[in-house]
Amino acid sequence: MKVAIISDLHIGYERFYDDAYEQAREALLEASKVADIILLPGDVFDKRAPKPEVIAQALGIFRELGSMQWKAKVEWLRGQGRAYTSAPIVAISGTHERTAAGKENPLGLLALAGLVVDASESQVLVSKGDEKVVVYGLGGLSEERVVEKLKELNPQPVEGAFNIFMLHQSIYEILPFDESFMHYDDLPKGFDLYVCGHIHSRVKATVNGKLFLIPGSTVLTQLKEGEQERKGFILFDTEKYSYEFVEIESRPFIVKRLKFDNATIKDVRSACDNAIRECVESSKKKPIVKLYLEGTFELGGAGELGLRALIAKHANDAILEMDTSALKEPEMERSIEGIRENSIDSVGIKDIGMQLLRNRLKELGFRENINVGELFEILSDQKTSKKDKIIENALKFLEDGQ
Ligand SMILES: [Mn+2]
Repeated sequence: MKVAIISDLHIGYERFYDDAYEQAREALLEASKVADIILLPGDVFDKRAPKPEVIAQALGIFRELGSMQWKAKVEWLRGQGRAYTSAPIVAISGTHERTAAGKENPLGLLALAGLVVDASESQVLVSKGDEKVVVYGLGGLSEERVVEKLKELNPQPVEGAFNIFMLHQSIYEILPFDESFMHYDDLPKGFDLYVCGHIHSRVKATVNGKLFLIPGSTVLTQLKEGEQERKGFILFDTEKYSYEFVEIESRPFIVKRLKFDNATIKDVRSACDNAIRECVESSKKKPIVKLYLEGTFELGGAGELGLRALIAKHANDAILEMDTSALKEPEMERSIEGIRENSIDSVGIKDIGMQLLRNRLKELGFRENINVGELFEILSDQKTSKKDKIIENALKFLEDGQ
């Protein structure tokens, strides 16, 4: 069978017009023309409580998919997930959809509406004629819980089928900056293919002798240099054990590094101006341009750099991001600070927040095995009432420690 892997749609991400919606729609509709099964490894939505307009966008796309004639059918689901449709559109919840235990998340609503199959912590069998594909899904979990949860679930492949393990998690070998991330070694053995979401750029690796694939997000969110690659989805052929990457029309993202050596303000401005113009001319659609300014410049008599004016000047033909942290001039550092703050993405903020919380608990000497993810959800959502004993102790600990 042909399996499309489409990840991190982030429907409802607001920063770049309707890109998240338009690119999600294009990826899903293109995939429906060429694939027997669509796999969605998490972050279909950008937020755990999307606005009605955003839910409507998602319902619109998935209704369109659901009304198509699918040759492959979902036969059964084992586990706590939900399968109220036989259409082979199989999803798991991601970190952006995560809610406190026992609470509904927006992906669950799509499953309840019979538009996707929610395979979080479940196993789903899809068949087409004699061919069988089994997907074991693990929804996005907090980093400290995932290894333990995997041991508890003990996922096993099904004999006589092509077995896919789908997750939404940070992996230490890909992001080697946090020791709490799971390792490739923690993944269950015996599966034919591993697919993962969460990481927004493409990854191909080998795990347990089999392919481990991440298609990356269908929309730009983090403005990292690695995200300049074209967006799209993976189309995997289970018979040939090979895949291709299918590109979609996505907004261009171009990163340029401009180096200066005692340049005048005029030089800096015109170099930026030229770089932006080049990017605009080479793009079909209004591009997102990120300029890194590096080196040294002199203030002279011309006042500050005026990068805000530059952004305003190009407002109609480019979305500009400037990073001046490597350009030596204190006054401009100040004037640009506000612009840089805008570039911190909500994914980043959540990760940073959890890391701070984890470090603070460690510093204070909190010894119990805490679910930092859940604690973070509670602290960032006052309405959550569920608190277990350890969480309550941790909250007390944090309060007393200050
Ligand atoms: Mn994501």
